[in-house]
Amino acid sequence: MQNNLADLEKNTLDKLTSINNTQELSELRTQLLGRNGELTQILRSIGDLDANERKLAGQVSNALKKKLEQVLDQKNTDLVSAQLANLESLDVSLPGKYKPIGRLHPITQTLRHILDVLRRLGFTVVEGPEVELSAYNFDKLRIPENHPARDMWDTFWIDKEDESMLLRTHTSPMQIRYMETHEPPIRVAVPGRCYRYEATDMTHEWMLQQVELLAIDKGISLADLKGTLHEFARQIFGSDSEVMLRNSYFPFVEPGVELAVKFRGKWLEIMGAGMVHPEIIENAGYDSSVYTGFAAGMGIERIAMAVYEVDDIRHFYTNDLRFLSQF
Ligand code: FA5
Repeated sequence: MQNNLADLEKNTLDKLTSINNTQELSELRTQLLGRNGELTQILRSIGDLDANERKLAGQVSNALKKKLEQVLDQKNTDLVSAQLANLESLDVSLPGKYKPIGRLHPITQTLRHILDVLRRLGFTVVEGPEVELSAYNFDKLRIPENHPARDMWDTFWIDKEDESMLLRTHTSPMQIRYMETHEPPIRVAVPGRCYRYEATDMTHEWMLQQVELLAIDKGISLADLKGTLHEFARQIFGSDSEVMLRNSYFPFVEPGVELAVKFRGKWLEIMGAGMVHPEIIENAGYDSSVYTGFAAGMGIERIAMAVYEVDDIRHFYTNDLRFLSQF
């Protein structure tokens, strides 16, 4: 054992001379004194020796342990002082290196602000599938095949021959999915991407983000919808902004409305909304003489246009840093 200890001491001191950073030093300490370290194992094996050998072996090994610990500690102090000395030689008057700071995309900033406002108004945020069944995107929303309202939503089909699956054209399918699996009272906000096979222009993109609202309860009326939308608009656009609610048509609501905000002297439509059609309430298994509700679907890019005064929606997704770094 004495020989083992002498070898171990010599090897350790040799290794120490070539170590020049605290990471390597810490590895050496573990190799030696860690739970399965070489010296730890020797110390552990002392218990197996005869009683007369045990005492001497214990004394010698413990003395070596103490000595090596001191040597390692000293080396650590030397390395840390050397590092500090290096730092002190840093010339703070040299020009710094430019590191551009990243930030969230303006649409993400707008979406997060919208969801914060909606949470404060009592809505819980849930998400739904972007690849959707045509049954949920259209049929269950009272838009059967060949209904002219399908023309409003030109579609990317997953399989053109089959036409049972598509990239959702709006977030409204989640109204049905949520009602199928939950009981009233319901207050949900559903953010997500939607896709429309259409030509782009200053206010239309082929990929857009919407947030759907659905509230179902006893005694919800059009007044609740109006109140919610006005408060929402006040918090997003400010109390001096001008908004207009005008009538509109969507097969899944009755009556249907749309909300527009005054932007650069013109009305910009930002969402469709209305009272959930009684047939949809009944199909969900609720009694439409007891439960009523409202739904809305807003366009996030359009809201961002009005908030940040951007006159062409296409700027948001062309990834020009000169545009994006302004937000
Ligand atoms: C709908 O998508 C309905 N699902 C909204 C709805 C929900 C009505 C619940 C009633 C009840 P619409 O196609 O109008 O409706 O789109 C809603 C909003 O999405 C629009 O007001 C607009 O802000 C935005 N939007 C629609 N198409 C585009 C597009 N191509 N590019 C950018 N934004 C769009």
